[in-house]
Amino acid sequence: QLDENKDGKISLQEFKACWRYWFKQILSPVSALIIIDVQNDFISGSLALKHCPSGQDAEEVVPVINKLLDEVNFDVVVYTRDWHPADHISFAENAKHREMDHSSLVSSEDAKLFDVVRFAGPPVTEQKLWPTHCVQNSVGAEYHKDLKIVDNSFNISKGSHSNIDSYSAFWDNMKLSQTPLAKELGKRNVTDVYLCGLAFDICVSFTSIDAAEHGFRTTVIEDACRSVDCTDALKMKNKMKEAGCVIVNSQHVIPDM
Ligand code: VGL
Ligand code: ZN
Repeated sequence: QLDENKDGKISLQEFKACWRYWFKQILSPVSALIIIDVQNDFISGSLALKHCPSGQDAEEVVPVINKLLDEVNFDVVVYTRDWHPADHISFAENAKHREMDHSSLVSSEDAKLFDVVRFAGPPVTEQKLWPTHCVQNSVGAEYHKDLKIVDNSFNISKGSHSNIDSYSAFWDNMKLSQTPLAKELGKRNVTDVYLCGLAFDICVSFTSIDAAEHGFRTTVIEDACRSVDCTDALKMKNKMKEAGCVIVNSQHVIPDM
């Protein structure tokens, strides 16, 4: 949206916005594939995911992602991982040792798996309670053994602070602190990000919405993702589209398919 002043000129600030969101992407696009949380616990472990609605399992994303790595010339590749300490706030088994906010609908004693509770903090946070998963240095936190790790890629760990969860690979869930992801993409002049991995309705969707908000042209490769919950997948798909993300299948980004 341009506001010309009286002389028909635009401000430097407006020009910069045009450059960042528009010209730079056309004149010198730089692409990054962001591979979200392809870790054992989301495939064969405590939080094994299913495809919606057909029930295919999460392991099937691995060859699709490997094919993307082989056949598409991404300038940058990023692997993210959920990387929780054992006392992490998102684990249902830890909830009974934590104080709830007075507004929480569930008490510490009653809290059970998949409940949404409000912890006293600080900061006060709404949290869905998950099975224990992706504990730092555990086998469950390792990338799937068949996932290709390419040269010149980098890793982003998230959810490493005990008292706050991080679905997005850019921000914690309260947007209090950022991971290095935005800075690292910026350093490499990335304009376009492509997302795939686990889980579509949680970490992929939160990361893609933040990517669009950061001004990246954002594409989500849906057949290279799996979800925790099919209803949430539909809901989050609409939110991603509202945020400006484009949702495609791998055949749309692999040349000559
Ligand atoms: C995730 C649930 C809890 C994810 C992480 O990577 O999608 N889901 N922690
Ligand atoms: Zn997690």
